[in-house]
Amino acid sequence: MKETLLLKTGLECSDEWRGEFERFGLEVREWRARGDLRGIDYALVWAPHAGVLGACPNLKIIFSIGAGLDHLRGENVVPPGVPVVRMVEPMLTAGMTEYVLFHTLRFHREMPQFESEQRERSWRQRQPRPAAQRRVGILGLGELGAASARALVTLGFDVAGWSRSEKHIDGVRSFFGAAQLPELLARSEILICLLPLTAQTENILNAENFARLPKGAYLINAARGRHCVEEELLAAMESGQIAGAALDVFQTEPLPETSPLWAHPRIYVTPHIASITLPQTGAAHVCENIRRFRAGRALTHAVDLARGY
Ligand code: NDP
Ligand code: OXD
Repeated sequence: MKETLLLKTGLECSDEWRGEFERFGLEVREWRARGDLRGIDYALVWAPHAGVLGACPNLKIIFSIGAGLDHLRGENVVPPGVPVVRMVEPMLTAGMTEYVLFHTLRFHREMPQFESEQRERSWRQRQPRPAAQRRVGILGLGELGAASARALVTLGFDVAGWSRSEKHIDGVRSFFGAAQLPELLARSEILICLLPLTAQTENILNAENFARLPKGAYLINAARGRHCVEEELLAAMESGQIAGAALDVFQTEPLPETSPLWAHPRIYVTPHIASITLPQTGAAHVCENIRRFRAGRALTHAVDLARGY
C-alpha cells in the first residue's frame, strides 16, 4: 500500500509539490481535505494548526517546508517523539544569496541615492567605493548566512559573520557568542540578518544594537520580523544612524496597510519572498529523507525544536 504525505504549503503551489511526490510513489493528501488521520505517514507543512499533527497516530516524520522552525512552535503543534526535519535545499539557498547580493550591491553602490537624484533630474557623478573597503556583517552563518558570505567574498567585500560557534569560512572573519556581537556590529556598514528566531535572537535588531553600528549603516533583514523592533528602526532612521533598510519580513505579516514602513522613502519592502522553497528541489530533500528513514539511516537536517533551530 502507498504511504501518504499530508501537505500544507502556505502558498499556491500545491500541484507542483503533489506532482513531485506522486512521481516518488506517495499519495498526497491536502491539508484542507485531510480526512482520516490514521492514514498519514509524513507531513510537509507550513504553520500547521495546533492539534492536527498530534492526531496522526502513525506519523513518521514532520518536514518543515521552510528553513525556519518558528511556524512549528506553540502548544500542541508538534507531537513529542516525531522527528522534525527542516528545509535545506539548493534553490532556497540560491534565492537567499540573490536577495542578499542584490540589496548589498544596491546599498554599496548608493543606488537609493541615485534613484532619488534621478527623480530630481540631478546629474552628480562620484567615484564608487571599492567593495574591499565596504565592511559587511552577517548575523547567522548557517546554511543561508554562510552561502551569502561566500558570495560576498567572491565579489570582494570585507565580510564578517556572527554565530554561536566559531566558523572557518575562507575570507570571512568569525565573531561568535553574545560577547562578540558588539565588535561585529561596530564594523558592519551593511548589516544582514539571517538568524533563526529564538528566545535569544528575538528583538536583536534594536536601538541599543543599532547604536553600535557605524553611523549611516544599512540594514537588510531577511530572517524574521520579530528580530526587529520596528519602532526603534524607524527612530534610528530618523536620526540618520541607519541610512536605509531592506526588509523582507515584519512583526505582523502581511504588513498592515497602515504601517509607516510601506511609504518610508529609505525602506525597501518585499512580502517575505527573499527566498522560497522550490517544489522540485524541496521534494528531493523530503524524498531523500524518506528513503533514509525506510532504510533505517540517519535523517539529514533533523532538528531539535527545543534548541529552536
Ligand atoms: P541555520 O540553522 O542553518 O543557521 C542559523 C545560524 O544562526 C547559525 O550560524 C547559528 O550559529 C546562528 N545562531 C543561532 N542562534 C544564535 C545566537 N543566539 N547567537 C549567535 N548566532 C546564532 O539557518 P538557515 O541559515 O538555514 O536560516 C536562517 C533563517 O533564515 C531561518 O531560520 C529563517 O528564519 C530565515 N529564512 C527567511 C527566508 C525568507 O524568505 N525571508 C527564507 C528562508 C529562511 P551556529 O552555527 O553556531 O549554531
Ligand atoms: C523559511 C521562509 O523559513 O521562507 O524558509 O521564511
